[in-house]
Amino acid sequence: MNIEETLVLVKPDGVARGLTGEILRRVEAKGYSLIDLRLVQPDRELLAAHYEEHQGKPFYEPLVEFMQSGPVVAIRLAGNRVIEGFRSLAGTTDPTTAAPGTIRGDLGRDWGLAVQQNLVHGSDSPESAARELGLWFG
Ligand code: RTP
Ligand code: MG
Repeated sequence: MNIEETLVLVKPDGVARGLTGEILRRVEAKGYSLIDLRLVQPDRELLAAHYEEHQGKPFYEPLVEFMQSGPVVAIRLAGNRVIEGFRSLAGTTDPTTAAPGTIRGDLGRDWGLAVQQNLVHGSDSPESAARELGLWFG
């Protein structure tokens, strides 16, 4: 067993569309454990730290603006290999081509704003998870 923790975010589009419950349902049905959960209105400073690796990319500014457009649900999620497992549940970044059966593939689509609005975030490595959980949960 390799019990890990990861940071999951329901992004502003997921919260605004009323999909928080459906996303939590999928995560719980998979058997992962909710350790902590909070509704956050992230400020620019938090998002700059969270998206540090993307600073300078063309999508960075619009992404940070979008992430401030409404509340976000931050979830501390635990389980065996949950970092990789949640990213598999989420599907690939672009919701237009994400596989059916995934959160992004079933519930997301291209709303004309590139691929920002893809409903969820999941940490991509143990190092990212530790760093991001520190940022969102202190
Ligand atoms: P996430 O970090 O949110 O779990 O998503 P990810 O690993 O699949 O995507 P990543 O490459 O880390 O990008 C972070 C978020 O930036 C937005 N994005 N827009 N070309 C674009 O317009 C573009 N590329 C990425 C998405 O919201 C993506 O989730
Ligand atoms: Mg990422």
